[in-house]
Amino acid sequence: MLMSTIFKKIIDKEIPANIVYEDDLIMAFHDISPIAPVHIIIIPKKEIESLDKVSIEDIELLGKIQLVIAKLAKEFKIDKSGYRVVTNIGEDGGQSVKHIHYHLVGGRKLGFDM
Ligand code: DGP
Repeated sequence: MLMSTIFKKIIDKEIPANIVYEDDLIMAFHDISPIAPVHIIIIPKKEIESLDKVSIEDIELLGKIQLVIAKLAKEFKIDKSGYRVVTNIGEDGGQSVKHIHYHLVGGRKLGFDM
């Protein structure tokens, strides 16, 4: 069974976060340890461990997340200069929180290792 994570506590407003987007399915908030001027975490409220665990019924949700990411990039004015969207998967992928999430990173020139 999937164990609840710190992101579930943010969804449930049990712990604070600097939320920049929320609807009934999706939430986005500033990363607690930003690696660039813009570093936002986008998550579905549904508890899915990682991209590796998504199923066919999640397709619409994943599509909506991508639209939210593009909207946030415009809102934070990094769409013109460019930005990166990353989802880490598993231990070797560098995933520390086991709730699928996308990093929206921008506002500076990014190298391959960011
Ligand atoms: P990853 O390494 O891909 O699992 O990224 C997890 C990110 O989540 C990491 O960049 C730091 C961020 N993070 C972890 N805990 C919290 C938290 O409690 N609040 C916020 N805003 N971000 C968090």
